[in-house]
Amino acid sequence: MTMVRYEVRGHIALATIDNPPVNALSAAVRAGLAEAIQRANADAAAVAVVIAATGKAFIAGADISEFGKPPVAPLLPDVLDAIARSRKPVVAAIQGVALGGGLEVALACQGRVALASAKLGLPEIKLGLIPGAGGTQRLPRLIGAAKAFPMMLSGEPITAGQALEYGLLDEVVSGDVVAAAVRLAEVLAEEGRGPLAHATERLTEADHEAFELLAGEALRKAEGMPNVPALVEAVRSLFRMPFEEGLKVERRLFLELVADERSKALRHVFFAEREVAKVPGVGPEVQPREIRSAAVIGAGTMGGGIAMCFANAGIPVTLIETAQAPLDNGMNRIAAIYDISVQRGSLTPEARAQRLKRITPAVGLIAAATADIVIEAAFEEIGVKRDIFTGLDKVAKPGAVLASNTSYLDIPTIAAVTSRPQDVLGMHFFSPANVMKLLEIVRTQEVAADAIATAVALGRKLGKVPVVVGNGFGFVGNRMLEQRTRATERLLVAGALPHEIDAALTGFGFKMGPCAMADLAGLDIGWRSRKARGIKAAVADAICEAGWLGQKTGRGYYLYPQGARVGQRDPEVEALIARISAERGLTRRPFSQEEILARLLDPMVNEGARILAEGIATRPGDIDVVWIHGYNWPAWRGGPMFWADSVGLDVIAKRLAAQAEEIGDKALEPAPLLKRLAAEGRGFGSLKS
Ligand code: T1G
Repeated sequence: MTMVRYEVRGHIALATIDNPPVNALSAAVRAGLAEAIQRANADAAAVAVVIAATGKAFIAGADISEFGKPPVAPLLPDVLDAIARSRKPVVAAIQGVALGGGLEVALACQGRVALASAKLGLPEIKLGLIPGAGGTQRLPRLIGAAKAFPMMLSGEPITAGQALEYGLLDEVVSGDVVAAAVRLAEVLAEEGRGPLAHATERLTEADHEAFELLAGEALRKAEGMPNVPALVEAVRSLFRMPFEEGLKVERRLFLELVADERSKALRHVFFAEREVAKVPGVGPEVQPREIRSAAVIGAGTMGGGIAMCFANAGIPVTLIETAQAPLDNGMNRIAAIYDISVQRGSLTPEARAQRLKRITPAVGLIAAATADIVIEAAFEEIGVKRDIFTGLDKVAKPGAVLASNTSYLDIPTIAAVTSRPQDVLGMHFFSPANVMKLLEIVRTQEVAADAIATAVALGRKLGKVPVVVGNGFGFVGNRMLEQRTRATERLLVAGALPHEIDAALTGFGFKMGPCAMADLAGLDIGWRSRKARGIKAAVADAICEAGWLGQKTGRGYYLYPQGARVGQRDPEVEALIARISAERGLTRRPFSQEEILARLLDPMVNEGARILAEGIATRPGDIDVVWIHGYNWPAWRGGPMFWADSVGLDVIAKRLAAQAEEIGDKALEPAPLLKRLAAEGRGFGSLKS
C-alpha cells in the first residue's frame, strides 16, 4: 500500500502523504513522493503538482528511527532534487507541522501555502544534527541567512504568520489549504514556472555580515557540541560557493554528525522521552479523570513551586497551610519568584497577576474539599504525612486523586491510612518544582489505572516529563543519587578532594558536581535524612557538625566569601578530610578524573540494573529520562543506562567487581542483571520493554 496517494484534481496532480502518526519521511514515503513527481511530469492531464498530507502533521521530518541503519533509496536529497528539477511547478500544502526534512520538502517546491495554525521549523540541532537535505542552502536563499541561521540554531518552529512575513510562505489560509495550493499551482503553471532556481538576491553583503555576527556568538556558546560549528560552516558556504557545492558541504557535515555518539545519544533521548508515556496496564483506553481544580498542602519551597505549576498551566489551585504565617510566607515567596520573571522580561505583569489570582491561599485541610487532585508537600516525615492523609480522607471529595510529593517515603504506608488507596499515589516533583521537568509518578499495587493516567496527563499539562515508577526507597532518581553520594564519600576518604570530584562530573557535562550541589541545596538535608536512617557519612557528617551547611552558611565543602555563588577550596575542610582518612588508617592517593568518574557513575548504573530487575522502572530509557530531566545528566550523553552501554557493561562489571574487592563492600558487586547482560555481550538497550 503506497504511502503517497496520487490523483489529478482539474489540471493539478495531487500527491497526498498518508503515513500516520506524523508523516515521517520513511523509505516508503520517499519512494511514493519520487514516484508521484515522476508520474505528474509524464501525466499530460497535469500542468502542476501539489504535495499535501493527512493527519496532524504535514511532515514531521526524516524518520529518526532509520538513522544509523543502512540507507534505503531513494535518499531524501535525491527526492528533493527531483522535486526541485520538476518541469512542472510543485506547491506544498502545509497543515500541522513542517519540521526538518518536512520543511526541506516544502523548500524544494516552487511555492508554499500553509494553514494559519501551522508551524514550520528545522529542529535538527536538537538531535545533535544539522538539516541534511538542503535546508542550510535553501532556507537562507529564501529568507536571508540572518533569519535562517537563528531558526536552525534554536531548532524552534515559527508560526505560519512569521513564515509569511519572512517570505518562507506564499500564502496563509484558514480554510482549505489544498484548494489554496491548487490555485497557486495553476498560477505558477500559467507563468510557465519550471525547475527551481537557486536565488541569491537575499544573500547580500549586509546579510552576510549579520550572519557572521550571529555565528560568532553561537560558536562562543557551542559548549563543545560539534553541530553548531557544522551549521556555521554549512551556512558560510552560501557565500563562498555555488548551490550544488554547498549541498555537498552540508551532506558531508550531516553524515559526520549522524555518526557522532552525541547525536546517537540525543536520538535515543528523543524516543525515550516518548516511550515513558507508555505505561504497562494504562493503555490509551484508560480515561484520565478531569482536573478542573487542585489543592496543594504545604506552602514551603516545594508546595509553593507545585502551586505555581498549576497556576502557570491555568489550573486554579488552593494552597493550604496549618496557619496564616507560613501561608503568607509561601505566598510572598511565590510573588517574589514571579517578580524575578517579570524583571527578566520572561513574564508580563498582566500574566503575573493572572497567575497569582489562580492561587487561593487557605488555612486548614477543609479547603481541599472541592479539589479534583490534592498534592501533599509537607514535612518529609512519615508521621506528618499519615496525619495529613488521614485528614484528607475525611474532607477530599470522592474520586479526587490524593498525591504525596514525598521524595523517598513509602506510598502504600501513606495510602493505608485512607479508605481509598486506589486514589493514592506519589507525584515527586524536583526542586525547583516550577522549573525542573521531571515528575516521578509513584505507582502502588492498589492504585487505580485511571488515577495513574490522570497523574500522567496532568504532568504533561503542567509541562513536566512524567515517568511512572514503582514504589521503593528513593523510587528511581534519589535511589541512584544515594549511590553517587556514597561514592563521593568513599573517594574523599580514599584521597580525592571535593573540587577534583566536582571537576570530574562537570568535565563529563553536568552543570555541577556532587559537593557543589550539596552546598547549594544545604548539607543539612542529607544529614537529617542520614540520621533518620542511622547512616553515617564521615566527611559530610563532620562538615555538618562544624556548622558548615553550605552556601546558606557561607561554607560547606567550599568557602563562599561575601555570599559568592561559586565556592572556593577550603583548607580547613581538606584538612578535616585528611584527618578522617588518617583516623581510618588509610593512606590517601591521587585519583585521575577518569577513575573518579567511573567510581561515581558505575555504582549508579549498578543500582539502575537493580531498579530494572525489581520492575521499579519499566525500561532503561525511563531511567535515562529521570536523570536527564531530574538531575541535569547531559542529554548528549544519553542518560546513565545509555552511557553504560556506550562504555560496555563488561567494562563496568569488571570495574565494580574490582572496587568491591578493593574496598570489601559486597554492595558494589555487579548486580545480577548487569552481570548477565555483560556475560551475554549485551547492553541495557537490548532489553525490550
Ligand atoms: N521520526 C520517527 N518517528 C517520529 C518522528 C520522526 N521524525 N516524529 C515523531 N515520531 C513519532 C514519535 O516517536 C511518536 O511515536 C509519534 O511519532 C508521535 O510523536 C533530513 C535529518 C512532530 C511535533 O525532530 O517534534 O528531518 O511513541 O508523541 O507530541 O534534515 O513528534 O507514538 O510510537 O512527539 O504530537 C526532524 C520530531 C527529524 C521532529 C509531534 N524532525 N517530532 O508531537 O507527538 S531529522 C523532528 C516532533 C530530519 C532532515 C533531518 C513531534 C511532533 P509513538 P509525539 P506530538
